[in-house]
Amino acid sequence: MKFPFFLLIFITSVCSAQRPNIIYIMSDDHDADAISAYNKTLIQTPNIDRLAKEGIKFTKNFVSNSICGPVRATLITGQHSHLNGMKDNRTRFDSSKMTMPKIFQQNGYQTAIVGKWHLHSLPTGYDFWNILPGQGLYFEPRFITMKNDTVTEHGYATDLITDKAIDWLNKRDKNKPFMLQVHHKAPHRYFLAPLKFIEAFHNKHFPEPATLYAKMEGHGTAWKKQTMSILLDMKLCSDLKVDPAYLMDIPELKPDSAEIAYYKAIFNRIPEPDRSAIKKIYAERGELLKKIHPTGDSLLKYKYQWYLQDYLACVASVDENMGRLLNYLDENDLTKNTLVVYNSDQGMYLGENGWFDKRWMYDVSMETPMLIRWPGKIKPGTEFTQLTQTIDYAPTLLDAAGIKVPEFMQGVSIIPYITGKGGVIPRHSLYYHFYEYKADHTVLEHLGIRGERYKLIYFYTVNEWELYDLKTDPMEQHNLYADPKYQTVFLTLKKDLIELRKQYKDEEKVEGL
Ligand code: SGN
Ligand code: CA
Repeated sequence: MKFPFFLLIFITSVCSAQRPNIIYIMSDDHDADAISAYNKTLIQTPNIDRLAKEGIKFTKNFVSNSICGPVRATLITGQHSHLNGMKDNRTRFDSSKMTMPKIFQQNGYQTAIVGKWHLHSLPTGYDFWNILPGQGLYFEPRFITMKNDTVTEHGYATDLITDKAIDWLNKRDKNKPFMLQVHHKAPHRYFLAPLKFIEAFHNKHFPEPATLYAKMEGHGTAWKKQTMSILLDMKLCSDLKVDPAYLMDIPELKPDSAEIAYYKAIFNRIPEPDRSAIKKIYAERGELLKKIHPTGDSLLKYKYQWYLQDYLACVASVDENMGRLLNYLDENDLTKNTLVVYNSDQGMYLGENGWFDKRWMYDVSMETPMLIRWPGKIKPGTEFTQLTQTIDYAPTLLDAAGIKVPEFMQGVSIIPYITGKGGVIPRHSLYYHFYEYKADHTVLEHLGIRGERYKLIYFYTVNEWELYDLKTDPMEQHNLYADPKYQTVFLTLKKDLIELRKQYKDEEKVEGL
């Protein structure tokens, strides 16, 4: 049968109109506590909060390996690290694998990714990509183009990444649905914001977490080995922007040559006149250190405030750019038919246990924010309190587009549960496995299981177990493993953990399991 051409056009456009567009936004190390939809005590993020108001907020969303590259590999494969091969940040992702963007493409979607990629091999499965090399830079960042050229661009990373996203949206084929990933560098370490946000945050004072001054006593080998202490490991110059000149005569604070070089490299990239203005603001920190030489807890007190000022200033810029992107959707009649996700690669320590960074299976870093807006499908202002995990992202996005979820993906689509049909995800607990010990912050390898109530962690290289009751001890400070009253809980969880490893095909031999 022959269709008249106009009818064919009509049918295709009606069909494609029914398929939602997808914008997936991932920031780097953005903890839920730094989003006002989750916690109002640190910062206001009105634009990110729009997704919570107009959509759904996930309150128990977790990663399975709290480190950047592995999360991103899980995002596109729907598989845990041991299956997708990306166990740590150093691994090169095998770009010949079948992935979520490739499946979108095969199903008639236009696909694009801009920003942080961090999988070392170049992106495949995208009609357009423009990525930061490695961790990327804040000012005058370099981007890798599809020709594999590395080009330095003028501006600030978060603004530029948003510009690129909007630019691609303008240029795309408007007759096809799209799946766009917008991956920010911010607010990742070295926490450097644009001048106006440094100005807005440098005088702010933040509440201290209850465990900021936590001591090692009572904790295991992994705590003793970690190097993620704000007091001992966060650098005054390269992380907190204190001009080394202020510290050269203070033996206990004097930076080494590597830190000085890092400081210079960061500042040299900031164009004038902002560089001088930013230096002027940060001079306050140098003056103070020179004047009072704080040490121990008193130094920690200052470092914590400065860390949060810098980190949250970066978040403010992410929020501003989120506003630009959401406005673009409003102005271009795209809001209604676009599912928008806001997500971070993992959680982040903002002073809990005296730490920064992530990696641990403890909730602070295992939990990661997720907000989804999908007008007409997801009821505005709802909360989702069931356990969800990184392996679910790809199945969920594919399912939203009406695309069959392939067998190789290990997660489940959450769509039926968040679009009003109700029901409970058929899964009681989540699997976790962190591998990257010999790297920054020296957090020991560990694996474990997280249920609604309890969490069991096994640091297998030192044969140490930790068991937490998340209801009575949400900050995971009291290891119940050796408590005879919890023997049955321990044995049940250990059995479940072994089962979970089988179910997810983690066949790596682990001593003691
Ligand atoms: C860098 C940071 C670390 C951070 C890792 C991984 N050091 O190496 O603090 O843990 O990235 O972060 S820095 O001095 O180079 O900033 S991740 O988000 O990419 O996994
Ligand atoms: Ca990260």
